[in-house]
Amino acid sequence: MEQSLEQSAAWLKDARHVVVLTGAGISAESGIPTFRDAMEGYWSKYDPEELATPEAFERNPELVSRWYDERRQKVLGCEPNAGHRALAELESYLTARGAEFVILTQNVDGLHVRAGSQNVVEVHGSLLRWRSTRSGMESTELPMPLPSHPYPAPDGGLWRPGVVWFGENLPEEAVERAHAAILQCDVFISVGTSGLVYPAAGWPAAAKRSGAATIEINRDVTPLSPMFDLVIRGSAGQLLPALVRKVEQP
Ligand code: BV8
Repeated sequence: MEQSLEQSAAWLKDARHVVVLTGAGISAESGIPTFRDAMEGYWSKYDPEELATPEAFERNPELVSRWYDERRQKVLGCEPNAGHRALAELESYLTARGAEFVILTQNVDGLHVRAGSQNVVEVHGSLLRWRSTRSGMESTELPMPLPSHPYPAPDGGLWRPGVVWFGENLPEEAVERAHAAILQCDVFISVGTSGLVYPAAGWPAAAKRSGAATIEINRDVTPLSPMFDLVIRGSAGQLLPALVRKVEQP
């Protein structure tokens, strides 16, 4: 582990374009259950196809609206953890030295931005944002909890969560920013994602094809682990601060 941290830090010190892909695992230590942890994951409570799809909202807007409203309240009650803060520190350290740095997050909890990260692409949207089903108008200021589930929008539509559901395309701008960053990246770090959900799960391999050094930081093995140049097993809340300390060492 020590050697992998040393090697990762060496790559980062020389890096000109760094991309970090994050998943639910980086927010686990903030108290937000991940999707696939057997005991606590959201999947264990709800069938994702029941809730995280446009069809589910069509079929049962009350249940889906309530689930997202509860998740919004939950994440606003949580704080960024040492892992989020370490990535914000790494970004400011590397950009001060002229490097490019971007976080592509699959998380919808807003914790990277609250930790101070500047260049964050929320590829699956955000729990904090809602969108009208009629005009697409958006708001991040809806009352909490919502006065009713579902909650009517002023344009005659219904407010739906501003997240990307299964079967929905990712926001075009997010995909463009991700592809541009991956094409030119020289270090790609994947943190706390099981690598099961596409198209994001295809991005580590795309980075490798671009010639990037690839690193996976995860508590467990994932289907993508074999393709990474380095796999560092452990928790993001411990490993990321340790990595940043080594990058900042003269
Ligand atoms: C798309 C927002 C084009 C919502 C999310 C059939 C029909 C339609 C589509 C498909 C299909 N088959 C496949 C697809 C594509 C589908 C897909 O990939 N499905 C999977 C299940 C096979 N993808 C899509 O639909 C995407 N859109 O493809 O559009 C299209 C259009 C029409 C038809 C076809 C294609 C949209 C996907 C986005 C879905 N929305 N979130 C919400 O939040 O409710 S996905 C959601 O789940 C998250 O955003 C995240 O992406 C994913 C969860 O994954 P992770 O973040 O990785 O979390 P997970 O719990 O899985 O893993 C946590 C990891 O952390 C673990 O490895 C664990 O060990 C580790 N860990 C835990 N603790 C720690 C830790 N690591 C470090 N430290 C710790 N402390």
